[in-house]
Amino acid sequence: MVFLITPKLLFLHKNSKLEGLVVKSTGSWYYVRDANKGIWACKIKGKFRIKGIKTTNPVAVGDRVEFSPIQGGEREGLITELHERKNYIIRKATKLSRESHIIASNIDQAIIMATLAYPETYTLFIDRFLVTAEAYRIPAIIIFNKIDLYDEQLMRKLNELIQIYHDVGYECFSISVTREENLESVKNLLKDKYSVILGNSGVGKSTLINQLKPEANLKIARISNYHKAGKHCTTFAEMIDLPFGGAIIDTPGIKGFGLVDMDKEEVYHYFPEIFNASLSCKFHNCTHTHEPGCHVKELVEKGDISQNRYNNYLRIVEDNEGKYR
Ligand SMILES: Nc1nc2c(ncn2[C@@H]2O[C@H](COP(=O)(O)OP(=O)(O)OP(=O)(O)O)[C@@H](O)[C@H]2O)c(=O)[nH]1
Ligand SMILES: [Mg+2]
Ligand SMILES: [Zn+2]
Repeated sequence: MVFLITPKLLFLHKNSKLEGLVVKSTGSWYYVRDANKGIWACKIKGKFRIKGIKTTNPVAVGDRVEFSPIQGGEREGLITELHERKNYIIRKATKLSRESHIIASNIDQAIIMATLAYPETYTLFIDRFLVTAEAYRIPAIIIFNKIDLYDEQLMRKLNELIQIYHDVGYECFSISVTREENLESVKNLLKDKYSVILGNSGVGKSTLINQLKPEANLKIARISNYHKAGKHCTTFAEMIDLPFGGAIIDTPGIKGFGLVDMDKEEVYHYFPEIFNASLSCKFHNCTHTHEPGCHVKELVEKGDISQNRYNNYLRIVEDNEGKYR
């Protein structure tokens, strides 16, 4: 008996490797959930890089990894291998930053939470996010929150925006987390899927998740000390299992959504309505900025393509001169 068991134990002790899912990342620690739902605090060993792209975080929430437990440590480990990602969503913090940040990986859909009440989300931010989601082929959804705070004028603006984005092909929701309006439809959206939610600080991402799962107990900004700009309450990305099936990754609020690794000539591919129109432009290399016979500009003038979306397209192209760095 002893003879039979000892060699096996020794083997496990020396070479044991476990597989797991990264459920939280603080930048220096990665929390990995094993098959038995045990959580391991892990560091990284070695280099995991996306070819040609410098990232601040080589491992992201949603990654599947292999890790070896550290002897003597209490559920501590070293991540030794990163499984191939099905997809990921990535951004640059600012125009000038040289490094990119992987927001989440292996997701079924990416949700941008926006609001027209404080802090107002700019459509340029929404469109930059949508361009990235298109480029990385991740279904994108827009949730407008805090509709309880909208007056008549903002409600009109909301409906206009929803019309525009809906016509382009994006699913949109308008909700109030605090008044529990339209949360059922959000539950249906999230059910049985892996989602990531992102947006400016203070739009209500964590409040929504707490509402869907009170045990999540995420830190949220208190109304009393909450100001217009958002407080950056959530500081780490974290995956939360949902009681009705599926999981959502809460992320820290971000100011900008810098595009990664994109030439200005390709930006229009990721505005679906501009891409469709471009097929009828006079010149095959039309950039839809100044050329004669540009079908995109014709449709903008006719009002069939949103002027605002087109303006944002131009701004993204201008920002991307050369390449977005
Ligand atoms: N009026 C109103 N306030 C809301 C609603 N949803 C959230 N809030 C408030 O908005 C504030 C910010 O909410 P958070 O959930 O912390 O925002 P967040 O998007 O997670 O912010 P970061 O973690 O900083 O990115 C809190 O004071 C919430 O109570 C809503 O539907 N209506
Ligand atoms: Mg938060
Ligand atoms: Zn054109």
